[in-house]
Amino acid sequence: MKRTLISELDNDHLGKTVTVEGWIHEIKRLKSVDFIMLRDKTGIVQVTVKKTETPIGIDLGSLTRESVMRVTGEFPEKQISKKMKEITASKIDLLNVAATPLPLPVAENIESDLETRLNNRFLDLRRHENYAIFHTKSNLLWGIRSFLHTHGFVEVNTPKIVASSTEGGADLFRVQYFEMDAYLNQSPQLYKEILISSGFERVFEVGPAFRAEKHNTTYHLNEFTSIDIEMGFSNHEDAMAMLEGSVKSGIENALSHAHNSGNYQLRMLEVPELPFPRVEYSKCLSMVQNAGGKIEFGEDFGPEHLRVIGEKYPGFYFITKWPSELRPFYTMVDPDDETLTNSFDLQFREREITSGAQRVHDPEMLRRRFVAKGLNPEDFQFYLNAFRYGMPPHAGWGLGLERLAMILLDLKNIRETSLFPRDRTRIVP
Ligand code: AMO
Repeated sequence: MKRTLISELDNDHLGKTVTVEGWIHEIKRLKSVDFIMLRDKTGIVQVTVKKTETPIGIDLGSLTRESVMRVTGEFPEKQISKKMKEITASKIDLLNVAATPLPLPVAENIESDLETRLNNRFLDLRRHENYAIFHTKSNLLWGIRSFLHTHGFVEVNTPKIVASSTEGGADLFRVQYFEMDAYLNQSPQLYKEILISSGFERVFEVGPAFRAEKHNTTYHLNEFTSIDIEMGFSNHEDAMAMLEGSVKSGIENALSHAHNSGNYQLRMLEVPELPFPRVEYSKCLSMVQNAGGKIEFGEDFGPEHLRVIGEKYPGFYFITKWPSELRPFYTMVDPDDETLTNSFDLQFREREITSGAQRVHDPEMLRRRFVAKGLNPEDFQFYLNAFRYGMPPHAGWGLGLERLAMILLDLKNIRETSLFPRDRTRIVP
């Protein structure tokens, strides 16, 4: 038995016997004929069951929505419906019966609230528009991966159970690791830098990052997918070029594989033009101050400030040269102005998608940066060691995949882009 996907039913199959498998989307019972709308991940087909011919030996009256079945039948030369492909059933195997009532509608166009949807995520994900989100996210990531591969990056996997913080002490999830205290990693930052000293020169990682941030917003998750790169013999300008190239390649790939199999409209950004504008922090600061914002040099932009900047830059843009006090210990100071750093964020309108920078590569400077940030260099000995025996200048970035997917698909809540989101109150399912 060869299964045909619904999207594969084309002119070559006309007049032939085919086998399709899927879930019962809807059942319509008429006098002399029954119609079953059968759904697989690629589409919906109308299965016609003629009552007189009783081809199947099962009681259609007992069929429930979302039950799983295999249908064998003819894909007739004459397709009557303009809207939907049709099959005339000669054999139906009921593979599994779905219980009733369904905790969440799949077929109807009823808007359920996000909480109910997430509680019943296995069913929610059966909706084609949700499959399309994850199909798009996969192609976005694939486009980024292939760009990095063609630019000499090797994909690595670094530990997620770690002994110390990378991005700041407060936002760590503590775990009991036998008789020791350990943490879930916030970012592969320290490990990707160590790999530069190990001579890998260009690495990237796609993996989970854990942040014990208490806020519950539409753009924060407590576990998100971080795409990280690190490149040796490079500075922040090189890293920015690699970032805009990656974003463009990801979007191009997502668009060229757009999944439009349901009766919904997938809205996506257009492929952006390069280079993205580079705007210095100090210029953004003036913009916000001129618009009446109360903010001083050295302070981070709040959501209302980023909205002001985003109005001037409605697409992707970099904010560069951030003040030293706002960036982590590993960030390289601007050699022309010690108050600034060779750092950047990639923004889309008011939303941050990526942080990156050239890094400190001199071990003595790194030690001073630890102290200046109130950290004890002894706690980072494993990291500092990698700097003592030949660390090249290097730069990199970390990109939040769910945030980029959210922007690409114009979704209002980041949870839509996570299969099983982890937020302040949710760890199930
Ligand atoms: P940063 O902490 O800015 O930098 O994180 C990088 C990117 O990760 C995404 N992100 C998040 N996405 C969803 N929910 C969250 N709670 C969340 N927190 C962060 C954002 C953000 O821009 N080590 C540095 C990167 C580097 O310099 O290489 C870092 O982790 O899109």
